[in-house]
Amino acid sequence: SDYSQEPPRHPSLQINSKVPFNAEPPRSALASSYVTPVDLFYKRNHGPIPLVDDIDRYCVDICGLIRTPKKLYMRDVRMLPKYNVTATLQCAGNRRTAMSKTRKVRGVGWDVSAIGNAVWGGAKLADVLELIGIPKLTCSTQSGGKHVEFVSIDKCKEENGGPYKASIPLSQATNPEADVLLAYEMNEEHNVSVCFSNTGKCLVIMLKPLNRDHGYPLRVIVPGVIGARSVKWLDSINIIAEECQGFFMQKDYKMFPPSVDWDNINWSTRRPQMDFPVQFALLIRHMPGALRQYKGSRTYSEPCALDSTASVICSLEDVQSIKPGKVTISGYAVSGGGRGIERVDISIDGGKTWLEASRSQKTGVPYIADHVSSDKWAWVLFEVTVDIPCSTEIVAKAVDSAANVQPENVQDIWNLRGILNTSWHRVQVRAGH
Ligand code: MTE
Ligand code: MO
Repeated sequence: SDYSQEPPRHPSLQINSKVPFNAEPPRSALASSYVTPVDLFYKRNHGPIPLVDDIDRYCVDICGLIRTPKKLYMRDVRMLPKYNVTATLQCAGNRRTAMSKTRKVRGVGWDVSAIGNAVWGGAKLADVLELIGIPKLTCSTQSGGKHVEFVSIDKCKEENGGPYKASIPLSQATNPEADVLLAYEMNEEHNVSVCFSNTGKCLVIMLKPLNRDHGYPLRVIVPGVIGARSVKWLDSINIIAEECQGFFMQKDYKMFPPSVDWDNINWSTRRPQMDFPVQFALLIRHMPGALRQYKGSRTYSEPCALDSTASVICSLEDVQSIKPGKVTISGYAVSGGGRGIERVDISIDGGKTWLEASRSQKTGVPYIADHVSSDKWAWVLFEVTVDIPCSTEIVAKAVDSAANVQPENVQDIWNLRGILNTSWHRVQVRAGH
């Protein structure tokens, strides 16, 4: 396969695999803004990045169990009502590296940053399907039945050189409230120094066409579901009788118990993972607001060194030395399926005692766990300043709106593919001078 036409990438990304390109931002970059800058958003690929250069001729074939197949051009997609949906995308393999420490798992290693939050702009899949005569559905939780399959342009070795593909239930695809999008924009927040507010600054959303890494010109976004179902570089949509039979639905991204290993695995005994469970990770920093230099777009013609202060104060990694005293702990919490975050608990004594941290979504606005005022598909960030007098273990766990709690130990949820590591996030700190 041909990796000679890869797009430029931000130099501070941590590369977990070069070809295909898999990379995540440093921990500290995530906590510094509610909407993750596109350049620093994790990139998860299974093959070379496709190059679509004739946008006028680009179209998505809609076929399968429908009366009349349709070619959907970009102008058709843009003619439909446009929605901006704030949704967190998370790879099922997020935090896989930590799971491998218990017992080795197979797959690309990820730290805690295979996750990002974006404002996705595009048409609702329910509107697209209505164009071809499939009516909208508003209240169904049914998981059987027909599926909508998304087939990509990219080629990958897992499909023996064929395209990446995945599917979701038709009942979800036709439900406008599920907010499944065909997205052509991935928007960013920017601090703009005009405006009315008394600080003289305001946040605006910048419209940006999807870039090549994230699926240009058109991708699927399935909010609340593991990233693997949000197919990039869409080539066709098939209405099919049952779930997609591709590799990533049938032979990957399934959750097995710790007793299953590569010599006794029977893939057909499990269903493809869809919603992601409640997740919470720590991104600790000593000095709030010091990470601005991650924001904004850049040109990469010359390497852009990180500000020297940033590299010192940034994130607390798994084991970190700090000066005893006040430490600002921040991080993200998110749950799948549109379940909000009810509570985040922090412990600075290894889990003996807990304190509740305050949360926010839009910058400066306290987060209240209801579906009216909150972005229900999006993460919440939190920040708390604590006094750490001695070496200890900082622990985080979240509770979602269905009262699901993260599992305490990674050993209990170990699985051979290393997916869904949602165990309590722990960071060892060594206090010293
Ligand atoms: N779509 C295509 N066509 N090819 C891919 O390799 N990777 C999937 C999904 N969609 C993938 C894809 C996986 S596993 C994830 S986690 C997300 O895209 C990552 O999206 P991102 O790179 O925009 O962050
Ligand atoms: Mo993924």
